[in-house]
Amino acid sequence: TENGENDDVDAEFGTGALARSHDLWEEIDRVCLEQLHYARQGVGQDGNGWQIFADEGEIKMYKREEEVNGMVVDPLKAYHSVKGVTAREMCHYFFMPEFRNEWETTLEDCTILEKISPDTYLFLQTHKRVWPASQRDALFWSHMRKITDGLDEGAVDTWIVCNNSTNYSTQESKNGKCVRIFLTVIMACQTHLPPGKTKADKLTRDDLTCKVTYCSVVNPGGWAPASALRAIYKREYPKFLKRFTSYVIDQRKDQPIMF
Ligand code: 18C
Repeated sequence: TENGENDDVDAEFGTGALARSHDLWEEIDRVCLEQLHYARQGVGQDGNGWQIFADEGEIKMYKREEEVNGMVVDPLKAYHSVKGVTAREMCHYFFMPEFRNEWETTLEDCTILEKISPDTYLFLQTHKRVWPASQRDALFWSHMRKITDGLDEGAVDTWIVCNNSTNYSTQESKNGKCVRIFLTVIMACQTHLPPGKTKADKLTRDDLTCKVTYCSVVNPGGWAPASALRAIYKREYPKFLKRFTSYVIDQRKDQPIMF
């Protein structure tokens, strides 16, 4: 920062250091690393169950059809390649709650239950009702982290945001009648630069490509018809990824590059 007062926080943001003493820390650290490992596994060739369901330009979305007690919990794995933004910029807008309403179309209300640290929040979110099903809400921690190992060829950095449901807070739903969903989500992003260029060079946004992997598993928490759920997935996930990425591109286009 210009006046220096937040320099310590800035230096430690995304390292995990700021939340280390919290009761949830062990779980947060473990789930983030598990999810990162999972995000890095490809969808492979046929045979391990991943089916492509959206293929639009740079966006490729895969699902595995899975049910638990008759409820659809299909894991989703999506890839995108976004020109003109960095991994940190993508994660910043996905993580920071003040921007969420600008791109998240299924949201009715988002409450911060606890600011665990500048890079770790606890949220209660109420989502729009899909008639005639009950309204859903979600209580989850969210953590943003810089990853220092395992860079792909040509990548200069990796940032992730991981969201995971928790029972740590017993906060009830806002209107007392929501069904609680359980989600595990990771957005993992890598910044790529043209061959021969480094972060130390004078770069423009034309030099930036961000490779995004987004993985999600949502348990609807109560029975909902499989066909209706799969129809919602098929419509909402591509809509989310397109809307979110164009939002970030638009926010950053006249701003300095943030690594
Ligand atoms: O990851 C995303 N967003 C993050 C920040 O909000 C965070 C939240 C994820 C919540 C996903 C679950 C939302 C449930 C919403 C129910 C209503 C959806 C339809 C509304 C239509 C107007 O990680 C981006 C998330 C992208 C959203 C994808 C939608 C997934 C749908 C899951 C359905 C769950 C059960 C709905 C029950 C309805 C039964 C017919």
